[in-house]
Amino acid sequence: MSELTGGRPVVGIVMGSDSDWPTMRAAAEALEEFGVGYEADVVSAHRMPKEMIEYGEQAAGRGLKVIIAGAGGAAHLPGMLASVTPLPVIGVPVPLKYLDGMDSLLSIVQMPAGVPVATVSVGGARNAGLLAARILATQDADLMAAMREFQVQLGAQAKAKGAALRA
Ligand code: RP5
Repeated sequence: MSELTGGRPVVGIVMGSDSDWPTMRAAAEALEEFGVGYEADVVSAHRMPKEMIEYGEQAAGRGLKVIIAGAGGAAHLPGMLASVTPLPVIGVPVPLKYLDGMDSLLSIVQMPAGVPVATVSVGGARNAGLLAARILATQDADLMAAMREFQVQLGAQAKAKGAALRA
């Protein structure tokens, strides 16, 4: 068992509200598939700004290696965290009732140069989890092997679906 898959949280999944969890849980599930330790919490940029800054400032020192941040609407959480942590931040635009998540997407993706956020698709929390696993896999041979195997299986499943249609 490596440092990354030993249970200790190395990925921080945070979101602006517990109402984001139905979207964000897919990131947690992806990490669980690869045995990557994570923590999940609500850290609102607007409703608890001091705690949000504290979370970002302390994340690397606590042993986190990647942050996945999801928010909807005026989705400032990923960008604000990226401004106070040296860790890679993956942003998940959470779709809300209005605007189909375009507000969330644009709030997260249009970062100024110098403060990167790796933004996934609207509602794309699963890919956020997989991207975090890929980042961690660059430092972990077992995780890299598991990611390669995952990709092989993904291809096999797609081919099987095509074969079923052709049959
Ligand atoms: C955002 O406001 C949150 O990320 C959430 O997507 C949205 C709505 O929050 P609630 O009013 O449901 O708590 O900051």
